[in-house]
Amino acid sequence: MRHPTRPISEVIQATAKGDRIALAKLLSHLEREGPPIVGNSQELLAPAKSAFRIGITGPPGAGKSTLISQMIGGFRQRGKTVAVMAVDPSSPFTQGAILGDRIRYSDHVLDEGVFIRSLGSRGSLGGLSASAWLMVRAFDHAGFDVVLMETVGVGQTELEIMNVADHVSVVLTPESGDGIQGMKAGLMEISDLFLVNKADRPGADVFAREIEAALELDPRAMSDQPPKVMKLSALTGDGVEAFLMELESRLDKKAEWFPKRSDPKRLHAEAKAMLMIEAERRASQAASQIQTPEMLGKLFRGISET
Ligand SMILES: Nc1nc2c(ncn2[C@@H]2O[C@H](COP(=O)(O)OP(=O)(O)O)[C@@H](O)[C@H]2O)c(=O)[nH]1
Ligand SMILES: [Mg+2]
Repeated sequence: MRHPTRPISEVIQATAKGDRIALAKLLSHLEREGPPIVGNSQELLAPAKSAFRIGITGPPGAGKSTLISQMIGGFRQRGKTVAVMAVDPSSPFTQGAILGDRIRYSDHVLDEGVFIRSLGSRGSLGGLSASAWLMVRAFDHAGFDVVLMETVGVGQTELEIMNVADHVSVVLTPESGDGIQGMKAGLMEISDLFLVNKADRPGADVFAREIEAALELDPRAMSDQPPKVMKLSALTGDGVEAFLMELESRLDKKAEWFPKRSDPKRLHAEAKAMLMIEAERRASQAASQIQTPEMLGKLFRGISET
């Protein structure tokens, strides 16, 4: 027998108590209905807890998913709860799973302290960026310690999604060929840590030094937290512990990362994502009224006049 539909306020309350089914439901509501749900809930507008949001970006095949699996394990060993948001449509968290990856992720499937959700390109309202902004509010409210966000660092959308993160690590590999010159413009500037993954393969030292040299020119080089380069192997686990310790020390300094959420640049990004939802809704509605070429012509004139 199906339960009668639970009112959204109850779903929101149950989410805070650790009910994972309620959380999944809340996320679906947010994807379908979006902003009004947040707007009508003080708990979502100003969650009591804030999960440290770690963005993991980089080119396809760099080892992001492999690393995230290691990170889940590492954070769980430290007693931290972890929500994972995979924005990469090719991520094993989403449909395009390969068997090896499935097995690795399945290590965490039965763990109540881990929650995995993928943002497919399901044509969600307002696009991926809007879904990401809405989802992290639910993860905060659900009381997670850490949110891991996997995105492919290739397009503008992915870059925008990194506005959601409190920390950005970019995963690169010695064999990425054109090295940091090949990095998407803008990605370098927003990355806090540069991870040279696949350090079990040749070329990692040279590549790491090359990035370090480039970072000397970074405006942040003189700040208290200059961007850093770390070598690791997500496959063998070498260097992963040092990376996790670095993240943990940053996570512990909430007074440094939390106020940055009120940075106007990030508020603008979230506002824009929400307005895109509204714009899309209005556009669909207005477009469905158009029945004749004349009406279309009138619409065009209306657009050019405003
Ligand atoms: N040799 C080596 N291979 C790795 C390492 N990390 C990941 N891989 C492999 O690289 C491939 C792509 O990894 P994946 O995590 O799916 O990359 P993603 O596309 O960035 O998520 C897989 O075959 C991994 O097993 C590593 O540190 N060393
Ligand atoms: Mg992946």
